[in-house]
Amino acid sequence: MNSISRRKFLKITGFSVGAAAAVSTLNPLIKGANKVNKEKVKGIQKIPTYCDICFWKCGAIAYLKDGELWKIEGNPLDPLSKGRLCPRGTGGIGAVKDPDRLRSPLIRTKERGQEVWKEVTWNEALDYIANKMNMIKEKYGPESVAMFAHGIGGNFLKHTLKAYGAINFAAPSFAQCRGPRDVGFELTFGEAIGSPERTDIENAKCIVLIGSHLGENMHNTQVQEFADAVQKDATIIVVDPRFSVAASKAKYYLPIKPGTDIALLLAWMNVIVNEKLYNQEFISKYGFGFEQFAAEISQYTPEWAYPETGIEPELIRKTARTMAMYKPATLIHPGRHTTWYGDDAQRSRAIALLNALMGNWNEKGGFYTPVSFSLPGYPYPAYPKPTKEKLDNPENKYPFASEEITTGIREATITEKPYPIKGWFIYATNLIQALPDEKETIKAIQNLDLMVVVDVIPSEIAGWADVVLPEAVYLERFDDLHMSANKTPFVGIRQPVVDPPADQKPNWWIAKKLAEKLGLGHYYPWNNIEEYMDYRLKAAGLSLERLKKEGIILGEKKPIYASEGVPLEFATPSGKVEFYSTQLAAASFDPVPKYKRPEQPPANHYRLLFGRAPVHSFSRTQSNRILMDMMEENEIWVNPNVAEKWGIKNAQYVKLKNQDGVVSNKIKVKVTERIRTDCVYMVHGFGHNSRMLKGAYGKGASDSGLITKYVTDPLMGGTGMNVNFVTFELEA
Ligand SMILES: Nc1nc2c(c(=O)[nH]1)N[C@H]1C(S)=C(S)[C@@H](COP(=O)(O)OP(=O)(O)OC[C@H]3O[C@@H](n4cnc5c(=O)[nH]c(N)nc54)[C@H](O)[C@@H]3O)O[C@H]1N2
Ligand SMILES: Nc1nc2c(c(=O)[nH]1)N[C@H]1C(S)=C(S)[C@@H](COP(=O)(O)OP(=O)(O)OC[C@H]3O[C@@H](n4cnc5c(=O)[nH]c(N)nc54)[C@H](O)[C@@H]3O)O[C@H]1N2
Ligand code: SF4
Ligand SMILES: [Mo]
Repeated sequence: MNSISRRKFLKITGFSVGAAAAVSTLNPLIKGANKVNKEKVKGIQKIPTYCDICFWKCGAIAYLKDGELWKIEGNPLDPLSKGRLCPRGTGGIGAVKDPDRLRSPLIRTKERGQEVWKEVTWNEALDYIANKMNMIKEKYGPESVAMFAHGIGGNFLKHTLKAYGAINFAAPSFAQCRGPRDVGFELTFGEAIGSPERTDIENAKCIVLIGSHLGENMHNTQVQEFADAVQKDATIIVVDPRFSVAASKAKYYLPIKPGTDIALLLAWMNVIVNEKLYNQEFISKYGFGFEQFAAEISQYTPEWAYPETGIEPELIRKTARTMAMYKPATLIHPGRHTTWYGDDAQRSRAIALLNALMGNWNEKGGFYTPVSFSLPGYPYPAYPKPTKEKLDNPENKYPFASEEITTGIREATITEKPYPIKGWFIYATNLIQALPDEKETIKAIQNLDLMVVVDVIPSEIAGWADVVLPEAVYLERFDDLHMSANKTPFVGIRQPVVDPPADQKPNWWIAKKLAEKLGLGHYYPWNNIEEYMDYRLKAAGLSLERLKKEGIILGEKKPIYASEGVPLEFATPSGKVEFYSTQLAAASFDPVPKYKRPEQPPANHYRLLFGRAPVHSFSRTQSNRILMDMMEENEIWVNPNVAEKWGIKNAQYVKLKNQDGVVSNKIKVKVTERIRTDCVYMVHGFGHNSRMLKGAYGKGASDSGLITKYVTDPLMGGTGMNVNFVTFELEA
């Protein structure tokens, strides 16, 4: 067991773990939970909403049968779900019925780390928080309360904190996820890829997936479009050290040596440039610095890349020519979770450049121009003027960071520089599992005067809080209006389908009440969220009633391709696609990406890789009993040669020990040819050590626990996490 899992577990006075278990099986409130439908309408009722099991926000329709929650399906009006949910979304009912849910506000009563709690009322909890916040404001200034929030549910709490004067906000979706990709594309095309990704997968004739494991990564629209493209016989090229589900659909599978993708990308571009297979018209009109770029990459032949990547020169040539053959309808997928090795913004830039050679910007089968619905905001009073700078990226250490860096706030909380951070407000992000090096996270937490966690289950991060606020799950609440940019503009609504089973509250209510306690009630001129939504919708000539009934209102179609009239404009310094980056050169970085050989595993060690399973989201669904039934624990993928060397059998349990001596929970071995011999692989999010998560506790192992090392991307502060090595600990 590692240091975290050895810690004492949550003890709640007046709310023992045993009592929670009894509640879960006996309390009719959990089974019924239908105060929204007090009269228990006979027959079938359909209530549209949008899913929150991950951040894709698919439009859904919840069904009630005789007043009881029955099933959830996709909303056919929704451009994201197109009427179909992924397996996790379908299992969303399990989030409502999760017997491990938080039920009432909790306040810590002993030293942090001892974790003794008492159940309190909302009034007590919010008074406690407001008092502490006022003390911090007086002593250090309001900038000293930081907030971590992931997802749309954090909007109102952010509003309250901004009204209070907070300025430090961050989410793991940048420096632990898509940040490098967005920065690599911004540097090249002047625009980020965004979420949902602007990838026109369904119209691509050739799709290149570099680690993006669509099919395990279940981002709904992407997976549906990928399946369509496969149906339409698109040529699929997959680059992955592991034979992923996507690889099984590929014409070419390249089992690359981990961490060497930049070498492959340079060699591909070398072939395409050498053989003049690029989109010459696009590049002559829109390219900047192409000559310098071409000169630089002329050294990177497939023969040069072979010993680095393990990919045969002929296969590199053949796949490069295939990509070029289908241009501009060739899409080299930019990936999403791109924080791998610390050189990630440059790898993403190499991917952007390869796409630029195809000339696929604003083209069918390449990158479309996302369009969104626009609604006026609600007219709130102005936020107070900050007297300090944000501190996540001091002195612009990471000059190309385009969003806030979570680990920057963590570091400042430890060093108290440039100024102290004394409060953390955490909404829907399990920082213990989401940030690398959990010891650092705990060190930062120990420096706080106030730590508030808003969650739905007793996650690991909730275990460290001073105050835990139990939120109603998405099927029990309204949230802010949803208007993601994609191919069709739309506005979507989330609305309650059932009532919360106990004393859980929606985020907007918590945010408004806290503002009132802080004397900031005037920042909430509306009485409830329906009034807020109604105001915004009315301003655009729409009705809340209609939206509640249909779930989605589509906007007018807008052009999304150059052929439909979208102008090709690039917000780079040159106004063109930057093959040579003057911005990078000016900041003393490589203007054209360069390859550096990654550190190799020590003897008897294997690189730890991780990813997604189709039926789970991050560390948030392992106690969802419906999803748990489909996958209860993760496995460690081990190549048969490695297994034989160690005498490990399939389905045997082992422990993993990393380069820093951290030992995991036991994890089941999956012996498979589908992984290289120099790495092992597991699904992220398992190995929970919060004992109140009864369903998930101790099942499988945590990749996060083994990620004690990370390499920070010098361009943008992303934390490369594929740099840890593990060996096996076998039971004597
Ligand atoms: N079911 C499900 N789907 C999800 C999520 C979820 O939690 N559950 N989360 C969503 C989110 S927010 C994200 S960011 C995405 C993440 O999903 P993606 O962005 O698609 O993938 P990654 O997590 O980056 O990468 C995992 C894959 O990369 C491979 N890999 C590891 N190292 C290397 C390498 O050096 N080179 C190459 N070429 N490949 C490598 C691994 O073997 C694995 O197949 O998934 C999204 N979809
Ligand atoms: N080791 C490792 N670290 C990673 C990754 C990895 O693959 N491996 N992936 C990275 C990526 S791509 C991303 S995007 C991030 C994701 O990082 P996070 O967004 O932090 O993901 P989770 O770990 O699922 O934490 C979500 C938390 O929100 C809580 N929650 C769920 N629903 C609700 C709700 O309705 N209301 C409230 N208030 N809380 C809710 C959950 O119980 C959980 O505690 O992690 C990053 N970090
Ligand atoms: S992709 Fe799946 S889990 Fe994510 S919002 Fe859509 S249906 Fe829900
Ligand atoms: Mo992510």
